[in-house]
Amino acid sequence: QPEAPSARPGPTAPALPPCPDLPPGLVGRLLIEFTSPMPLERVQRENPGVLLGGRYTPPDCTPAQTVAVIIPFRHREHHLRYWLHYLHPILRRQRLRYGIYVINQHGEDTFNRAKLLNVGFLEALKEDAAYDCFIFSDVDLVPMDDRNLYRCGDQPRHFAIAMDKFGFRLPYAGYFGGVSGLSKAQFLRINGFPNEYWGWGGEDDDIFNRISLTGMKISRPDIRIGRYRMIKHDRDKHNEPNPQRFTKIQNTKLTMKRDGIGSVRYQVLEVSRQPLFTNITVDIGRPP
Ligand code: UDH
Repeated sequence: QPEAPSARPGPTAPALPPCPDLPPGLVGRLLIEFTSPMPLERVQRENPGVLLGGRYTPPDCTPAQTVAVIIPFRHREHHLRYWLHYLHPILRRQRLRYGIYVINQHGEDTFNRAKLLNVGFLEALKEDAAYDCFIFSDVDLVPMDDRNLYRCGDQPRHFAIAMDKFGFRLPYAGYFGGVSGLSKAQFLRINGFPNEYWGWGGEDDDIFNRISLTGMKISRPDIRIGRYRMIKHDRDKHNEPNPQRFTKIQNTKLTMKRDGIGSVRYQVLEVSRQPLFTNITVDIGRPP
């Protein structure tokens, strides 16, 4: 019987075993607060294993997936510092191979969350074609339990199901906002996210519709585990509630074929690899 290749001594290191389904060393419920100051230097010091651009690979096992975490962003540096402080250690304990992408909308025109997320999907894949799972997270949401695993499954996943601001409950059955995850195949199956929701609201319901219309079902963690703290903030400038959102979400079936990842137009202005994340500043245009 010939020896198994991994047992043979040679110039290449033996392959690491697959990461276990249930990562060892999770701690469960976490204490999350946003009062102590959080300089980036401190966050860097606390996360020496994170590589330039916010990339990480577990040292002791081979993960099944490669996860791109995509954050829609503008003028929330203060929130981002807390997010990085809490999330890097959690994702590391979860034994994920991951990268963090902050998609920064250039200029002061109306904000467009879903379009930024589409940009994040494409730009992360340009950086690393190995990404096969995409977690889309608002910058102000921090999970309160590290058993809420940031990975993809056989159905699109909704993670932020019990937010403090909604009394730790789902606000409505079809809610898909805050933090969600789709495999590359699931994302392409729904033609990505809509590009035509400018301003606050509706885009998450449109995404929910896309998922239902393609015959998929949302998967969610246990309500005791999917708990989140949101960093309190006032309404942002240039992200007013979009009055068109109610009629738009009635029309997903018609619009999803022409409006999505296949039709997104934008211009990348800068890609900058920071110690804890990759910042991509992008011109996504303005509402018609
Ligand atoms: N975002 C930015 N900059 C902006 C607007 C939005 O980075 O100017 C991103 C950020 O990741 C944020 C996400 O888009 O977490 C969602 O936007 P949001 O936080 O405005 O949406 P949310 O539903 O809040 O969380 C709505 C306004 C709440 C006002 C509460 C007043 N008490």
